Amino acid sequence: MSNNKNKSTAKKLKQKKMKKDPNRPYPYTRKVVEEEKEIIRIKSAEITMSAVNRSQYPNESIPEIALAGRSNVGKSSLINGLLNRKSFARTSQTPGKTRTINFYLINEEFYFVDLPGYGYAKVSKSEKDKWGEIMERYLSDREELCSILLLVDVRHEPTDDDKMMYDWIKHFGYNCIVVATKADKIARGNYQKHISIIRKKLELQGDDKIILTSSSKKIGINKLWEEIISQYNNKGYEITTLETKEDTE
Ligand SMILES: Nc1nc2c(ncn2[C@@H]2O[C@H](COP(=O)(O)OP(=O)(O)OP(=O)(O)O)[C@@H](O)[C@H]2O)c(=O)[nH]1
Ligand SMILES: [Mg+2]
Repeated sequence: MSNNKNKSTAKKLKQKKMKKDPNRPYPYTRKVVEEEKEIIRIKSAEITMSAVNRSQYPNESIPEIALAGRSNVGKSSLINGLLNRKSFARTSQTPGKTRTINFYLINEEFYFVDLPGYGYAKVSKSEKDKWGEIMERYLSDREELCSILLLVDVRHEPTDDDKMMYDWIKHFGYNCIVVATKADKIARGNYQKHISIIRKKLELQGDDKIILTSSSKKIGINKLWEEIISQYNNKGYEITTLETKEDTE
């Protein structure tokens, strides 16, 4: 008898939750639903250039989104995660050694730009200066650049370098989406606490977004794709997604 009662209470609770928002999946199925929703089909991905100087940047007016962040934060891994490929973008054996700007052309429609990482302790002063020059050259007046993803490790408070990078992005007038990486390393219950720490250190404004991801466990990847596509759309670039394809079929 009491067992039945429990069952019916659970059923009522479930119905109550469903009633609130019929489109919202019951909590136990939320993760599965997110992972099932494919947003874009990757038909082609190629590295077109490892650039240092402006003359080496692509110049066909194809839009791009760049990934910035500390060395080892997971920029190249995130590109691989977004493309669903294991080792397309080179992940570092030696942190801090990527000293070029890598342009990856996706579906012949847009670029992902893998920027050199910063903050690696064993880098000499002259190498740091070189990093600054490469970055400044790229960030000043890059018309194709629609938005920058600033990656921070979800486990740690952002460093002063991260804060400087965020301010730099804003100073140059670009949109910034903060991506908290390696979410598989913390418990789901702690997500909010870590996000608040990041928000506070970077001094994000209310409408600045933080997206939590894990490249290895495929957390937040589709959500990030949605954001990337809306960044391109906001700048007036159409990107072929599975949804836009259906519309034209
Ligand atoms: N657990 C976990 N490890 C990750 C994740 N993403 C990246 N890593 C690991 O973090 C290390 C650095 O990743 P990279 O993608 O090479 O980092 P990066 O930011 O490109 O580094 P630089 O090229 O030196 O600037 C690698 O050992 C990855 O396997 C993740 O989502 N979860
Ligand atoms: Mg890298």
